[in-house]
Amino acid sequence: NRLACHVAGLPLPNPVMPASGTFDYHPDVRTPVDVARLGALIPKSITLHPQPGNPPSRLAETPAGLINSIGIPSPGLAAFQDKFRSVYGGVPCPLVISVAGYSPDEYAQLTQACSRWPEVVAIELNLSCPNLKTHLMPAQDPILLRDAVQAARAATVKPLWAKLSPNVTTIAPMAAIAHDAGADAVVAINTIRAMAINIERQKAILGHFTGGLSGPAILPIGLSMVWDIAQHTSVPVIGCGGIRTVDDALMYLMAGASAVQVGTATFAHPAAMMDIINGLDRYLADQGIAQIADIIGIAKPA
Ligand code: RRO
Repeated sequence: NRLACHVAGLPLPNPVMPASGTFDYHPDVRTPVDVARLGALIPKSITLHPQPGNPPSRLAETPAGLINSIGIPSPGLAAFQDKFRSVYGGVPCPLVISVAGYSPDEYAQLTQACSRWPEVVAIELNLSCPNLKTHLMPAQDPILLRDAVQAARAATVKPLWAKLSPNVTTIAPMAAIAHDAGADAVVAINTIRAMAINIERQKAILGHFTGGLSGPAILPIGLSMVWDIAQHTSVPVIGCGGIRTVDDALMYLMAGASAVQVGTATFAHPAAMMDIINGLDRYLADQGIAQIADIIGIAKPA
């Protein structure tokens, strides 16, 4: 299997997975995604306590791309635990659970609880949701980032991925802080804080006013951030941001990503991930490249 790969030592069947929040799985629901062929599945972030999410409207298509202000509607940990076995008990690919806390202790509780299931191969710490009212994103502040990751690290022996925010002055130091605090890998990037206004109605387009920009507009930004992390640190990085096609995925891999997450494209066209997986396999075969690892970080200067 040419596509088999590793993220910080964790073996995956291939490097393609949905970005958290853009695709979910239920054994009784048919989708255009062959879940058994995914590198991993990452359901929507869960919070410790139930919460409704942000007021509507929560999604806006603008000329620059999709802006969302979903605000993590979540059943809470207890309800998630109750339904876990019936939903994910037979999941046919590696499962990564994304957790979002409001304090280091909440990250620790969520991480500990979600690590108990044998299906869960890693925990993704969502430190970078741009749509929460009262809190600085942990990924924007070195101390908050360190404390959240350290707390989660103390709560599990499973691999920990820290999802970083592009809303920072420079991202490589944040990756290094997350790694030093115990994250095995980082994911770069989450959405970029953004806003749009309907002039005629003199209203913000979103109920929460601001949201997170995603899609093709942020691909060059995510790519440069993955490159910065790969150049300036030894932290394994999963690339995310605007990936729609196999060429987009190849750019991230060549910039230094060990794997990729497909967000907005999956949301609109769930089959995009299948096309990317098929395309990567064909690319490696056509180029006579034995394995994914052989193209990671190979981009040369122009
Ligand atoms: O639910 C959201 O509003 C949301 C989350 Br948790 C996130 O991580 N990134 C995003 O763009 N939206």
